[in-house]
Amino acid sequence: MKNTLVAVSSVLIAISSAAFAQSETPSFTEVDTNADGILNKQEADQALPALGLSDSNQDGVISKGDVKKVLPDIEFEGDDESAIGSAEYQQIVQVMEQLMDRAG
Ligand SMILES: [Ca+2]
Repeated sequence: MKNTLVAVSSVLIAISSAAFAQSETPSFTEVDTNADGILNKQEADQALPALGLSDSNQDGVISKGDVKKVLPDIEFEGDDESAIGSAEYQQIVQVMEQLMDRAG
């Protein structure tokens, strides 16, 4: 359940891999609760609380640049101002899983 993720520290490397592994990574359709195809701040906080994403330009939408600030390893197509959609969300999940593997 998503709730198990809420307690996770905002320090990425401190993510409990056990807690994450126990919870099924939510699909984008589950994460995109208002079904507009992009990730807003609320949806990101709900789905990826461990990242502690900030909405730098305060438009309520998480942009690729916002994600890159906390996940510098990630490489998105397109410009940093555009929003996170399904494909980008998959990338985020993938990078987080890689980081957690590395963290052991
Ligand atoms: Ca949305």
